Amino acid sequence: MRMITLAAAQMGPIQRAEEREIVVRRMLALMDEAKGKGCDLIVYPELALTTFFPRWYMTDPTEVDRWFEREMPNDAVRPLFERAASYRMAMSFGYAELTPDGHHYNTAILTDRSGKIIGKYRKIHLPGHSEFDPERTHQHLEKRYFEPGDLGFPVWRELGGIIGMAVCNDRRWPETYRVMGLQGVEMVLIGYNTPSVNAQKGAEGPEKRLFHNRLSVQAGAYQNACWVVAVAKAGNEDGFPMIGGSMIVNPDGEIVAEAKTEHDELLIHACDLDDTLFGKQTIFDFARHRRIEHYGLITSRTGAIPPP
Ligand code: CDV
Repeated sequence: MRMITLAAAQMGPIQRAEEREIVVRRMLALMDEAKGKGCDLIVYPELALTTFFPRWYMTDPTEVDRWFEREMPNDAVRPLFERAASYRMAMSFGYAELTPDGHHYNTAILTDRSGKIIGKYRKIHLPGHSEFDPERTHQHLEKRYFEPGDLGFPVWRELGGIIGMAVCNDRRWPETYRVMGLQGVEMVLIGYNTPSVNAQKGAEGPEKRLFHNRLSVQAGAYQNACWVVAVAKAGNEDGFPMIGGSMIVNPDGEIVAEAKTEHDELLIHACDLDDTLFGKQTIFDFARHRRIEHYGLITSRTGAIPPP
C-alpha cells in the first residue's frame, strides 16, 4: 500500500471586495481541520486567493494586475506556506501569476512537506472570450487576462507517488489526463470555478453542469487508472452563482467523496496509490493496447474538419 490521505478543500464564495488576507484565514482553518484528520496533502481551488475576477470586464491594466501575484509565496500567503510546513503537509492551490517579464497565467502550484514549491502548472485550455460580449448573461474573460500555459502537463514524484495538476476547463479535455497518463500519473489535482448556468444557454443549469463535472472527472480517472481530486470554488460571488460538487474519484472512476454544500468544506479520503496498478497493468496498459499509428490527427489538427 502507498497511502496519501487527501483533503479536498472546497471553498465558498469570495466577494470582489474581499482581501487575500481574509481568504488565507479561511484556507488556514481548512488546513487546521485537515491536520486534525491526519492529511498528507491539501488541495484548494483554481484562483483560490481572490474572487473569480475574469467575470469582470476591465480595460485598465493596473486594475487587472492587482488580481495577480508577482511572487509566490508573498506576504499575504506566507502564513499558508509556514503552517503547511509546520504540519508537514503538502499543498496545492491556484492563483493568477504575473511573471517578472510580464506574462499572465492561470497557475497552480504543488509544495512538498517542507513548504517548498516543487511543481507548477499553467492552465492550457482557457475558456471564454477576450472582448466584452453583450450576448452572454455573464462574462468569462479568461482569454483576455491569461495566456495559454507554456509548461505542458508535467508530473512530479512526490509523497511516494506520481502527481500531476490541471486547472478547471482542462478537466473537460481527455488530452489533459492522457498526456499525464503517459507519464504514469497516479493522482491528478484539479481546481475549478464553474458558473452554475451556461452564459450562452440558460437551459444548462446547475444539474447539468454538475453532471458534466462528474462525467469529465470520472472518465479521466477511469481511462487513465489514476486518482483525481476536483475542488470547487463555489457559491454566490457578487450575484454570480458557481457550482460546488467537489469530489475525490478513485482509479475505477467511482466517486469516493463528494461535497454537500457550496461553502468551505473539507472532503477527506485515504487514497492508496497501488489501487492504480490493476487498471494500468490490464485494460489501460498503454504500452500493449494503444495504437499511436492511428492517433496522428490528435496532434496535427486542432479543429474538426468534416469530410466533403
Ligand atoms: N474557470 C473555468 O475554466 N470555467 C469553465 C467554464 C467557463 C465552463 C469550466 O470549464 O468549468
